[in-house]
Amino acid sequence: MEPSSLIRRFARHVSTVAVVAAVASCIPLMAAAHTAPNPHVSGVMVEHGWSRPTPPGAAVGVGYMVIHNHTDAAVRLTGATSEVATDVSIHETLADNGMMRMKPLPDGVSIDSGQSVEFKPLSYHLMLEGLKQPLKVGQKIPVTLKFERIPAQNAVLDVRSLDNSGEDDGGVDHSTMNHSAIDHSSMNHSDMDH
Ligand SMILES: [Cu+2]
Repeated sequence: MEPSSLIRRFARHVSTVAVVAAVASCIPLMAAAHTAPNPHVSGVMVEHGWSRPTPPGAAVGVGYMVIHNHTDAAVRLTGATSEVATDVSIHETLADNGMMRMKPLPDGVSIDSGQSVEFKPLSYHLMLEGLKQPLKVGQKIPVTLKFERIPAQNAVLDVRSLDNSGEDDGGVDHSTMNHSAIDHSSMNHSDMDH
């Protein structure tokens, strides 16, 4: 092989290495530029958080929101806390022989990669238990959502008026269900305490 050909090969090799190195060094920069302005670092996004006002003396309130899982694996919401309540648990409302019943979900709710789960009336909801004060229209309730595998996320529940929620409750107004009566009478609350 002629020396000049060797040199050409070597030069080609060097330039390939140089290109690879240049591309590789760009990747962290591009990743940083992409994620820096995004507050949802974990890839899970919580939005449309809302709640209902509660009458004086009510022990429980509700929390609704949409959780989007933009990560590449399933995530599980395992619990939540809020400064307005002594306890927050995850419930699901189910039709049972024509009666709406609430079931605690001690294992939480799993959200597949690329999917969203809506917490809404007659479905999944957060139960804010042991309210310290009534929830008032316009109030913004901070909640912290705890997940398996990823860091906890902070969210805000906007307390909306009962008559003007703007939500389609599927023809049944959750507020008229007397949420505090159904739930905790049909559930042995003391068993729920961990
Ligand atoms: Cu409930």
